[in-house]
Amino acid sequence: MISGTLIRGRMAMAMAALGVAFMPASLHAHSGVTATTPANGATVAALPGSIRITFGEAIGRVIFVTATDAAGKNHVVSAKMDPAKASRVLARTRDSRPGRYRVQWKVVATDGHAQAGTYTFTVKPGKS
Ligand SMILES: [Cu+2]
Repeated sequence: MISGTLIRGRMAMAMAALGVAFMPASLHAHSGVTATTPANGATVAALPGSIRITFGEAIGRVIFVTATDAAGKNHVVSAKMDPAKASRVLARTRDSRPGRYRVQWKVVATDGHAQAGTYTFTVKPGKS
């Protein structure tokens, strides 16, 4: 006769095994973004020709970078890893306009894990 305690014990072991197998990527330690240009929350005179996102470790590849204005228009033309620095992503932009921009990015780490994030900055009104 199998006791309830033993069954619960076996289920706990099985679930612990599953927990290891399906550990979410978010629990995996990656150093994340260490700096951006423009900086998060910054106000700048114009949209820079290249938005830079620097990570604490080398990146495997870039999935996408967008910089969306208040009207929903993406100002990023292309995004790639910086040939001079494996931990930095460069996103070329066009058409600087005043207003708030929301940058969204997604990259794959060298171990294959996807990472994504978002931040904002503002281009101040005036000459453009
Ligand atoms: Cu990883």
